[in-house]
Formats: sequence, C-alpha cells, structure tokens
Amino acid sequence: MRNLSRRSLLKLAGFGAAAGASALNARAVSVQDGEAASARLQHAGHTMGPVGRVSTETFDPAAYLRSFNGSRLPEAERERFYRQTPRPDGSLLREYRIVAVDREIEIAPGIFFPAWTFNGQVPGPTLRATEGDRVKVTFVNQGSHPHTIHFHGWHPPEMDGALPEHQVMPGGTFVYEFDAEPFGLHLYHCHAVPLKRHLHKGLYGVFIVDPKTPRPPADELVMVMNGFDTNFDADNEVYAVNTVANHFMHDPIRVRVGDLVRIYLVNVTEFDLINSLHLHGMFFDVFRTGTAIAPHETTDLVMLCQGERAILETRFRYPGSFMFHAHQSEFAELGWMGMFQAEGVRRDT
Ligand SMILES: [Cu+2]
Repeated sequence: MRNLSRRSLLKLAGFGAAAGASALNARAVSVQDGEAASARLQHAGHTMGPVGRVSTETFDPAAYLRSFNGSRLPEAERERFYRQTPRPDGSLLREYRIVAVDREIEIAPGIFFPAWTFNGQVPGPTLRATEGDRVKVTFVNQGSHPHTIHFHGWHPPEMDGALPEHQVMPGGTFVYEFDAEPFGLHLYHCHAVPLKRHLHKGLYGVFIVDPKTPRPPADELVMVMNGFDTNFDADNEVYAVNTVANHFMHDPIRVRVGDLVRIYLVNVTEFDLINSLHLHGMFFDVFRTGTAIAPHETTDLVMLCQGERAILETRFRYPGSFMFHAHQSEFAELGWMGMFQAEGVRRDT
C-alpha cells in the first residue's frame, strides 16, 4: 500500500464506483417499501461495492455507537476498565484504566492500518460522567512511543498531558484526576509530539459530561468522523464514521420513528481542516460542543473543524432508509457514508 496515491487506492478499493452507485440507489429508495429498498441496497453492495467485509470481531462500529463507560463489555472485562463509587455529596467517583497499545486495525476490506490505540480500539472507549463527578484515569503506556492523555474540559495544568514533561514513557503510568466540567461533548486524545502523527494514528476518544439535570431520554449514538493516512503522505486515503469505511452502508443504524435520536458527533479527522455531516430527508437541532440546553440552530448539515464537536437531536418522521454522509463528496466517496433504517409507523408531524 505504501506507494499508492489517494486516487489509485480509491480505484483499487472500488470506493468511487461503490459509493456513487450506492448513493444513486439510496436516493431512489421509496419510503413505502423499506424492505425491498434494503434488499436493493444489499444487492448493490454485492454487485458494485468493495469485495468483502471488515470483521467486527475486534471492533464493531455499531456496538461502539451505543457503548458508554464500557457498557458493551463482558462484566469481568468491564470491571478492569471502569468502576464507579458514590461520594457523600451524591456525585460519583468514576475510575478508568486506559492502556495505550499498538495494534493493526482493518479500516476497509483488506486495508490494514498500523494504529496506536487506547484499550486496543480506535476510537478509544467513550467515557461518560455527570457534571461534578470526580474522574480518575489510570493511564498505562504499553505502546512503543511516549504518549499522554489530554482531556478537554476544566482541569489544573499538571493534568493537561500536553507539555514535554507530561509525556508518559513506554512502560510508564500516570494518573489523571479532575472534576468533570463543564457539561458538554468533549474529547480526549494523546498530546505527545508530533501531535499530528499521534492523533491520526488513533489515540483519541469521546468524553461526555452530562448536565446535572439530565437531557431527555433518547436513543444515543456516538459518531466519530475520522480518516486514515495509509501511506503516510499527510493526506487521508480512507474516511469513515467510527473507523470502518462504509460500515453503516452495509449495516444501517436502526432507529424508531418518533423516538428522540441524539447524536454525539465528533470530528477528529486529521490533515483536512473541516469535516461535515449531512442527513437526508430531515432536519436536526445542533447543540455546539453540547454546552447548552437550548439548540444553537436547526439545519440538515453541520460542519466541524478539527477537534470540534456537536450534539445533534432529531426524530424520524417516516419509516425507511435515510442516507447520511460528509458533504465533501470526496470524503463520502472514500468511505464516509452510511444509512439509517427507521422502523415504525409514519408520523407526518
Ligand atoms: Cu501519542
């Protein structure tokens, strides 16, 4: 893969043809025949898409969508990663164990990327606390380079993980401890130098701080827009939501008509200044950085700079298939495209 340009890789993987054909197919989907439509999509996938599927055995983008504080892990495994203890004031002490480890990951059928990971996955596990909780993260560096964890949010300077003296050497350990604030949609990522390299290799994850008065119940989904520079030319060859190119084209995100759907959208794409999400057939409310209870705007397309985040809320009115993708067509053609499958009874208002 080393000498492939972005364009020749695109041709090789068949992304251009696949994404283009799938896009046309999905646009033709009628909301009245969701089942037939999904069969057509699958058929299109087989006949025109990249050959094969990425195994979900080590990382499942769909499971990652709805996994908070290791909620999808087997109990024994979860206990090693996460523990919560009540405190006298009613808040929680939330303790995490995060290990940096080098691991090769599959980002598109047959395309492997030599990642640096938090707990073996890209993105790292989603951490979630309530405003005022105490967060304590034991970070162990089992990777081959110095790393840190830099959290977005309020914290004292010695917890920042950004200066040369903050670097945790291979084999080393550091404990980050701070109060979870403000409420919002935040990030954590390695801040060792060169930063660009440490970030795009996969050392990032989502850090959600809930307001003390919780947001309304919703079907909550974490979507991380990321990209991969597979030939190390400081340009991405593959784009995705939750790491695996086109995953949600093959395995649409299932939602219920009428239910509140809340998307935690995070942009960690390196090398490109911006990324975006466009959702077909509907509009959504945008809460920028998740730091307000009232929405900032209502739109069908949100653009995020590197590292920027937004919470999106919507309700599907119609059953059927709805496409979502980056509105940068090139990103969409290189893997950043997916489908929702809404189930239930049509609600016109
Ligand atoms: Cu690093």
